Amino acid sequence: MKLQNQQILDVNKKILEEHNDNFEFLANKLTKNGYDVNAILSKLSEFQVAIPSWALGAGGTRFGRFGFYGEPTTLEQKIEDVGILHALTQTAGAVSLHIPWDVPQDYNAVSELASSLDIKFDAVNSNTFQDQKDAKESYKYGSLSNTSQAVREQAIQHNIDVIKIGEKLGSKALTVWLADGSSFPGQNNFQTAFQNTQDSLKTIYKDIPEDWKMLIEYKPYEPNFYSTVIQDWGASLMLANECGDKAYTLVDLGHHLPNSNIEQIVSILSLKGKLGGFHFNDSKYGDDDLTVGSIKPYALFLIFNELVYGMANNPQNPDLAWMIDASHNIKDPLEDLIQSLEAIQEAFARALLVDQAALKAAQLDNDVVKCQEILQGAYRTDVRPLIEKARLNRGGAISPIKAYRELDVRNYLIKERGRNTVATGL
Ligand code: AOS
Ligand code: ZN
Ligand code: ZN
Repeated sequence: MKLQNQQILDVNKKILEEHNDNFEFLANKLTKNGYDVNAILSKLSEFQVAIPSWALGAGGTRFGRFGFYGEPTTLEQKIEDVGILHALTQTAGAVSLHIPWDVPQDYNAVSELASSLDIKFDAVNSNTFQDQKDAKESYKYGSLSNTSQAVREQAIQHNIDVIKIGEKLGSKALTVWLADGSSFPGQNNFQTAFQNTQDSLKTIYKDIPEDWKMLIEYKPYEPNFYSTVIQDWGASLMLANECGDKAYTLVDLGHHLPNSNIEQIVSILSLKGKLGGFHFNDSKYGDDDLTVGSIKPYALFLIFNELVYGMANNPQNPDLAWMIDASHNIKDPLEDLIQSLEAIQEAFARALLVDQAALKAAQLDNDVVKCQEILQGAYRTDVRPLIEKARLNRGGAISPIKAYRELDVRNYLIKERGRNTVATGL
């Protein structure tokens, strides 16, 4: 299924007047306060977030999985779903593939389909956390960190294969997330596991093309519950530094112990030029992979405030790979992703409203109250008319959720694909 521009325009018509009123009110207010509204709009329009191929079906937990009708089963269908998201939101212009779940059968067909929907291929993700059918070696006791050289070699080779697949699609980054670690004290030697991982990553790094990045994701626990080899940003940064200039740390919002100051991590990595990518989601307890902005929207805003500061002040840090890494147990995955994209745009727009010069002056004056007023003033602004306008300017929907429901997208997908479909993925 492909959404036509006219369908979106027709739905927009019904709420266009209301949108115009709201936009005019906000734009006037911002202009009076010295903001360049058009500059903000073009930054919002340019901001594109990759959708992971595994987020388009219902995820599930270890207790069960409740399927969602009309889920995509093939890679082509997954790309079509991203196309729907992009047509509505104009901010999902990329897909991030997981290998081996989404190995293209026909590269030309897949590339053509993606470009017809204005979708690029973002980072490719390797998988050494599951044993694949007919695999010679098992990852039960780790992959890149394993004490067995044969296992490490198999995992290294898999990552190299993933790079080759990504090259054929125009990807520019490899994301490595390892489940490696231990479930009980004494099970493995921390130093050996870390050293093996470092050596393995360095071997993979040799195959990273010149214009690529290697993104190293960290996570404190799960599926191993005593230790994880790449447990935090420090471990990731050490490994990235050992590998070289093309290796970076990837921050997944759910991969922190409760109350970690993620915005500070983001800020310092950016200062060091080592912040490479982002997995957006939200979390209450752990790696909950909930809808972005559904639990801690203020924290998300503070993170974006550091990202905006970094993008303006840290030329040593490259452009980031933005991706949503969420999983859906009870919502329609496409609706959930629309909500996530909306929350990301909202946090970004609010961060763009932070008066950086005034904040700096207040910081130099040690005017703590004023600093907080500046941040919270931006946060309390209802920026939705700005986001709507940025979408409209590119031909998207004023309200993507409304349009998705009014156009009855899910029912069309069910008619096309059937009810009992199961997407590959987590
Ligand atoms: C796992 O917890 C990580 O967040 C990964 O980024 C991701 O969910 C996984 O690699 C899916 O392939
Ligand atoms: Zn992740
Ligand atoms: Zn995760």
